[in-house]
Amino acid sequence: MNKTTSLLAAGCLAASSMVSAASAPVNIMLITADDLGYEAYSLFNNELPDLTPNMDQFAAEGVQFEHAHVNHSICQPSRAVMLTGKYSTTSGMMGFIHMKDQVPTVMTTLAEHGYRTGILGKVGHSSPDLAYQWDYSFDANDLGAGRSPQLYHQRTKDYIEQSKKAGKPFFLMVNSHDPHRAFYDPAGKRQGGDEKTPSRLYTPDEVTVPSYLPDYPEIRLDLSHYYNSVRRLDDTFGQVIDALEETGAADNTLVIFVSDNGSPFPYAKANTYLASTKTPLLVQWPNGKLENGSVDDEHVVSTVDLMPTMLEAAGIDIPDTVDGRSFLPLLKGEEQDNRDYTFSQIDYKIGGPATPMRAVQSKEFGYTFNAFAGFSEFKVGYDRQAINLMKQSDDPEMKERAKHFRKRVPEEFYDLKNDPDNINNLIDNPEYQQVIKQYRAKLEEWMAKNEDPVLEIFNHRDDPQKMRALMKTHYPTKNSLMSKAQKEHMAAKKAEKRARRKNNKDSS
Ligand SMILES: [Ca+2]
Repeated sequence: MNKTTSLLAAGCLAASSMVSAASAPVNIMLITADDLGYEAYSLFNNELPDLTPNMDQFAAEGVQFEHAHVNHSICQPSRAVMLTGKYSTTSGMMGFIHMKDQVPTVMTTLAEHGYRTGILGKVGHSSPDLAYQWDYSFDANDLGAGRSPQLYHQRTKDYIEQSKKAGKPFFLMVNSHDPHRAFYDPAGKRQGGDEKTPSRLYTPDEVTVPSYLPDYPEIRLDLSHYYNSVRRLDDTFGQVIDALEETGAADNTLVIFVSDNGSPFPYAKANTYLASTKTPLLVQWPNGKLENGSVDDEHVVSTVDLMPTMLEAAGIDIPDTVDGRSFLPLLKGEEQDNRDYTFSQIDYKIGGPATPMRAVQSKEFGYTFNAFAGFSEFKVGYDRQAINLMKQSDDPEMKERAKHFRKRVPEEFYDLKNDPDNINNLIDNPEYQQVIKQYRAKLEEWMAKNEDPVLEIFNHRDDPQKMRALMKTHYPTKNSLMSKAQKEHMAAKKAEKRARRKNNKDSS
């Protein structure tokens, strides 16, 4: 058990004034999935039966956004965007890197206004400030490897009851470790003693294969395991919502559900394609004015907007450090202008050299600049099986797709309406040059505004040698960007893991 308790003096003072206010402040629950691609959620994939029944029920009583995106399709930096309301470029958290310069987070801001702050699962990845002390905190090991719906239910209920007793509003971040790899393989090894079996299992012949992946038996098997884990994520989601309802707090709680990044396959997670950034986003807000079951298919929203949205719902001023914009007006049925584009980036992955990408997407088109193209390869652990199969294929198109994935080209442009899986790069197509120019300009404007180091590389995109030289100066090793505290923390985590493995071995 690693429960931490902290009582901030400022929080206590603010609490008394909040609780005595005429109407109780709204509670906030942010529920996240780990690696749930949009195509693995039923709004966008209704061919696979019974995939997310609890989320569907929740959506039927709330609002779904059809054009919601993450701004960074990798776990820790994506969560940092959600919790700071800042793009990775402006916060400096461009990978598995914790906060160096203090900026307000959802947690610190709410705590200053009397909220308790709690977290279940993914604690390190969801604490932009490594030193942040949550009032209530349980990590994967206390939650059945982050995959026990029952334990999530119990902890959610405990925390809300505690907050009620303390007479304080709460913020709770509930992070499922599903459907992240290792997926639920019925014939495979279990990850922890309390890891639960999903309430429904899928077979390789019934799964849908997105067109960005080759339809091979090995891929279907892997996908069936992925969907097992998606179903268990939905089990956890259902249990957490049940716990909220059982405490009687649901009527005064803003609940937001979102994924941190796309599914862990090539052309999805850790990239800037549509399957990388597009995410299910579901909301229930007691003060909302939209009809239950509404789908917003008009506005483009992104996770940089989550922090200001949560603060506005709590009636708290939004700090001027924030890059995003509250979408609460949309939930009141109002219109918002300038909701046509989303920007995303990739910098440092968990291993290997930096592979910076910058992208702008709308409902119609997506443009990406790859700052590493031509001299560095893109590789991540989860892509090996699919890319090797594609390389060995007799199909020249598959071979080419595998090559493109590794090598990239400096610029990519896709017609997302007709090619949502980003198959056909239109960058050299004469018919699109005018619109490509507009998207380039949009991205350039965004990079300039955010003082993005990639802008200089972008300006030399026709000169690979210069790009390479600039990459060296602008992208030092990831280690050099980490604080001493983070390095020590990582070493301690490694030692803890080793000890746990040894313990498990000795007791089995
Ligand atoms: Ca993730």
